[in-house]
Amino acid sequence: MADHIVRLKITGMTCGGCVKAVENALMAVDGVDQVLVDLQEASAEIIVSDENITPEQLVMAVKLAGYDAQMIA
Ligand SMILES: [Cu+2]
Repeated sequence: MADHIVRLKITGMTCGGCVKAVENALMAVDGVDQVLVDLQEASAEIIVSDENITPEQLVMAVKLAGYDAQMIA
């Protein structure tokens, strides 16, 4: 089963602490392998090894951490 990449737009990050919080929230999702958060671009690239993980789950994880997220088409 192949890894896939999910890209999210993240709203509300203002500093490195926010980046860390978003990274931690996403890494805590089972099946997430790697997370690259870009503060300037307000985006996140998530490498997922579990094909059952949906973008909606990742969006929810970010929201629970206190930030807003939406899928980038
Ligand atoms: Cu911050």
